[in-house]
Amino acid sequence: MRRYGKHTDEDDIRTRPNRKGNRPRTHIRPKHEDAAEGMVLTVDRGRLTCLVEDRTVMAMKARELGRKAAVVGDRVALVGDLSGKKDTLARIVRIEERTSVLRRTADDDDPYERVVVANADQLAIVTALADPEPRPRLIDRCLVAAFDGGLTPLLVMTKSDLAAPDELLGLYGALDIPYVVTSREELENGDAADRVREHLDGKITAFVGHSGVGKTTLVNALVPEERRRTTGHVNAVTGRGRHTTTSALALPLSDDDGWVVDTPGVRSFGLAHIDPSRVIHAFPDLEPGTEGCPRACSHDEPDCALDAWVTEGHADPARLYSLRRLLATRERKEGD
Ligand SMILES: Nc1nc2c(ncn2[C@@H]2O[C@H](COP(=O)(O)OP(=O)(O)OP(=O)(O)O)[C@@H](O)[C@H]2O)c(=O)[nH]1
Ligand SMILES: [Mg+2]
Ligand SMILES: [Zn+2]
Repeated sequence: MRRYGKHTDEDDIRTRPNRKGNRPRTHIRPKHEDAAEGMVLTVDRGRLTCLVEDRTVMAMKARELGRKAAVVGDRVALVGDLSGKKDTLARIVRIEERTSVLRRTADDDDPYERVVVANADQLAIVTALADPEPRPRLIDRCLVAAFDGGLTPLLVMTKSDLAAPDELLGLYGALDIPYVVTSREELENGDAADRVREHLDGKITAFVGHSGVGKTTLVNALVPEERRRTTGHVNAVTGRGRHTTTSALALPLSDDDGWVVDTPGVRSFGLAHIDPSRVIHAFPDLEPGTEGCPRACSHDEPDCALDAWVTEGHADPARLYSLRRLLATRERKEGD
């Protein structure tokens, strides 16, 4: 898989070795005051599809960006051919400051972090109730990444036609996190899209989750086909004949209603880039219980106040188990 993190962008380093006879480039760079504003919709091997006004424009990074990589959701400044006509290529000369960054690493000891989506307001964590089985650890990790990256979480539980949501709702329903449960039938009669849409208005929402949970199915139910057609297809047919998403893709909801970003399924959600002391913020049900903790408590040590807090019945022991497991795997620098 291509990595977009700033550390892995070898392809994009275009500075030549400073050999003799290789004149240093000028330090005076054009300011590009006339550059157009755009938003990155999808990235495919160094080619970025950007929305400029109402056109989709293919672009590549200008040299002056150096190692910086633009990702889906980025606001960028473009120059060059902005006609959006076939075989034209504009240049991205600037990436605007991001309001949020969803990052992940392949696993917890992977030094290469990648930015999945920039500028998203909300993270829709999609979990199937069956096929594939729910994985609370993955949900917890996504919650950590959301809190850390400045995105508000939304839980979406799909395939309630295959299994009941009770167990998962027992774990997450009491948290102050909005959730939606959907089924095959509700996808078909439009209820699923309607219910999810209530949480999307005006926001940029990134959909993440394990492969096969139904992210693309849901996004397609939310975005009419004619809106999807413009950015082309970013799906590969797997061995089993199923379409699996291979690149993140931003799609507009109806006018000014915000954006949804479909992303490829993940097997793990590495958190190597996250300070372990911040993990507790993703457990809002447990956080109040840390008031009695010793200073700089890791929440995974004998004096931690959370054990008593849970024993007193303030929170579900399964949630404390989840927190401890996440902290332990982070410390051992292993995936989960
Ligand atoms: N029974 C049932 N099947 C569903 C539901 N939602 C989606 N599916 C099916 O689940 C399969 C996977 O759906 P996708 O939307 O491709 O899953 P995805 O999360 O986009 O997968 P990746 O792109 O690989 O990450 C498809 O065959 C869908 O038809 C649902 O609510 N109920
Ligand atoms: Mg998909
Ligand atoms: Zn503690």
